[in-house]
Amino acid sequence: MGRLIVISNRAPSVDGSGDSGGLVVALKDALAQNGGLWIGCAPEQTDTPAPELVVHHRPDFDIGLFELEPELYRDYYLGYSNSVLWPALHGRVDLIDVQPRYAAAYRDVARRVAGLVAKVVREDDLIWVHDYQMIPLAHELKALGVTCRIGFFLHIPFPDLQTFKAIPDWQNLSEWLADHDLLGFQTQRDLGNMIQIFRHTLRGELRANGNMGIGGREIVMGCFPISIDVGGFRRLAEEGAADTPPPALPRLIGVDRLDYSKGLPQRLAGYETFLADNAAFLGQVALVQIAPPTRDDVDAYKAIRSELELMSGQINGRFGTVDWTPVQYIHRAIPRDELAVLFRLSSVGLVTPLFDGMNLVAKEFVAAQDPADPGVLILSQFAGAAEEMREALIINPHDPQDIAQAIRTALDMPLTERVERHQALYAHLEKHDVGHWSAAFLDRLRAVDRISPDGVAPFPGMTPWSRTG
Ligand code: ADQ
Repeated sequence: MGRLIVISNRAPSVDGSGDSGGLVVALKDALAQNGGLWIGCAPEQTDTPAPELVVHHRPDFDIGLFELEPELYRDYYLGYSNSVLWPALHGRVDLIDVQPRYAAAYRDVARRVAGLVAKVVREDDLIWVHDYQMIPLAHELKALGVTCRIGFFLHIPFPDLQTFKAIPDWQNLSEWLADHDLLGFQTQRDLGNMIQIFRHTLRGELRANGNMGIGGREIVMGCFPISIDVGGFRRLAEEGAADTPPPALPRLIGVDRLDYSKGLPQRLAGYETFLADNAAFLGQVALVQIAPPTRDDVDAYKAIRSELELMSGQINGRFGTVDWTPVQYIHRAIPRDELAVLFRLSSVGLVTPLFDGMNLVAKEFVAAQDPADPGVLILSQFAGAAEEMREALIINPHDPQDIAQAIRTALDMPLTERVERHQALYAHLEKHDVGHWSAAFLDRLRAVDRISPDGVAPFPGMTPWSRTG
């Protein structure tokens, strides 16, 4: 059996610090077999990038870093990836910032990474590409004659056809996606959108086996909802909570990267409505919102930060007293073990994205709860997690009344109902943890039948439809 080669924008750290994040836990075992390799961008940019992957050996697997010049990295990462693709795939076409050099840098990085990977890959290796920063990679690898199986998993949502067509390069993106052997999505919603887009852009035909036929090839597609290390996170929460006193007031908790897709202003508006409508709860609850800034150099992220600071100040000014602060807004990351305890000692988890691939915070909140006295999860209908976590209180994040009502329902919910809902949510999570996710994806990738339905083996570097770029 060949090696597993994982390729993502960022690789795990060379010294293993930060490995507790779900993805590394999930892929460690598969990578450790036969000397696996995880390839990602070097954390520092340089004007003189190495002409090869910079390989670091860890006891479990190798890390291969590709180096980029600062301007190239900026235009590829902050530019095309996070100012075009991220907003577009999250349905925020109003926030797309199209600059010709962004698209060129995105393509250049894929070409460069493909060149480096082609030098180290072997025919029986499996390649697993992650996320929107790397969509053209399989195309570039195939153009270089790489013939091994290539799977792609999209961590973020995939939009409908009209939204997708707002991306100036949409035809290319669609063709690049079709260059994979296996395409994995978080939800049926995203998978359905991909099917619609392939039908429209590449005259794709959905086969009875669920695969997509395009130009004489068959692409395997599936829905693989990502998860967390459920048992590991539960233990972190249990151990930490044993010597942590409970909060003075029932706590509502929100934990998110500071991103416009996470519905943070909508969450605060819902909380404000709750306070305005429920005078009996004034001074009796507190919202802790943890939201460390990310991608601070992109204007849309500066704007959301100011908006939140303003809103939390307004709520505190309107309802707060000398003894009570309704919103505690913390904008820095906190260690995972502290996070687990915070979740466990909170009565309500607020997860209100406007559009989200999955949302792991929803799963972490449930995993961390005390099964004998669990908190209640309030979850947006637009989080991928809502397809699985039906026993949460599902809300429309655009409706402050709906959020306010759910907060009231959660705070009033009797213990028996809280326990029942938590049991059902936890039982599902336990069966579908992140190990289940990675095994399901890799099993499907290994099983991909490389012979097309017409009996024609795919020819490396050649695809049967015309290209536009
Ligand atoms: P993200 O958009 O980053 O991920 P999410 O799934 O919520 O979103 O994961 C965030 C992770 O960061 C969680 O593990 C959370 O605990 C952690 N985190 C957030 N704020 C933190 C803080 N203040 N301190 C410490 N840790 C913090 C993308 C997609 C998601 C998808 C994931 C995985 O946007 O939809 O679920 O990938 O596929």
